[in-house]
Amino acid sequence: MTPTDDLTHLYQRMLRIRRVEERLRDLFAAGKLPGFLHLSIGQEAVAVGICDLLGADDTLASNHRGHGHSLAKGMDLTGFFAELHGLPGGLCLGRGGSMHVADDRIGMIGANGIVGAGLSLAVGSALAHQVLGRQAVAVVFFGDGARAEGLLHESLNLARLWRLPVLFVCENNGWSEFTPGHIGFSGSTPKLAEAFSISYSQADGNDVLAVRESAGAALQAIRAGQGPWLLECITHRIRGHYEGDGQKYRPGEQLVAARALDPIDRVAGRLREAGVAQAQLDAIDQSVAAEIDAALVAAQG
Ligand SMILES: Cc1ncc(C[n+]2csc(CCOP(=O)(O)OP(=O)(O)O)c2C)c(N)n1
Ligand SMILES: [Mg+2]
Repeated sequence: MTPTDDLTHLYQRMLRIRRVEERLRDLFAAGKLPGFLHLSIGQEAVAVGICDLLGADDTLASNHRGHGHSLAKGMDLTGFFAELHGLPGGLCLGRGGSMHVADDRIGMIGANGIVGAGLSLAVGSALAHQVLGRQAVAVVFFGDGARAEGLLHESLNLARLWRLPVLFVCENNGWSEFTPGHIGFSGSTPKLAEAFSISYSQADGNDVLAVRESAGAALQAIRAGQGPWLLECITHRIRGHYEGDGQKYRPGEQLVAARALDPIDRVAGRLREAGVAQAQLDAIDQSVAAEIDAALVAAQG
């Protein structure tokens, strides 16, 4: 694959997540989706940069903001949409919804409404990989807010003690609901890793290539048997904590700055610099829209 083909592939995967979530945003605003909706718009580079390196046997646990993680791991779009509509044709028979969607067949062991809970599930999955002699890795995506949860501390401890094959991915978007990170957590992510003797690295979470490069080094070490790794990706949440959140607590200039760092615009810019025509980028967008239209029709039955 040429570097341009590779970047185009990453662009398509990120754009697909963005367009799916924009469609969910509109459906939710129209009252067509039950429950709560937490969008990962602005954070797509983390999901895609990491999941691009995972195989079918690798497992993944997520949190309440898990649409991007699920789709990047290969979740079926029709079953996903049906699940979010609460329909019987959904991947979890419509009983899980956005915050509890899962699909064991692709190693996606669950989104989760309990902050920090995905870490312990990933540790359990990693233990299964180890005990059964599988070469697989368990990955968990969690937010910066989970750093203050007891479950996280227990999970890091056990993972290190038993040298489990687990990649802990902290998506640090600076906010835990309506509370800035520095108010909710008195430590720091590198010191957290250090406290448990876990390897740590940090990546620009708005740069898909940087995320993939850092994750590649971490996964190589984990697969070589070195035990867990904590990768912190610095990113931005462009939408509110949940759909309907007016973000009145958030300085307007911070939101403007976050939008300027949009990870998808960044890749589009790189592709244009590499000589890819706008028409080709538009064609990708159109094919993503067609796929979403078809999946929605099939899901809504
Ligand atoms: C154990 C627990 N405590 C509190 C909550 C309420 N809650 C839901 S999301 C959230 C913030 C999570 O922030 P973060 O982990 O940084 O993820 P982000 O929303 O920023 O992606 C909180 C406190 C919860 N769901 N579970
Ligand atoms: Mg956060």
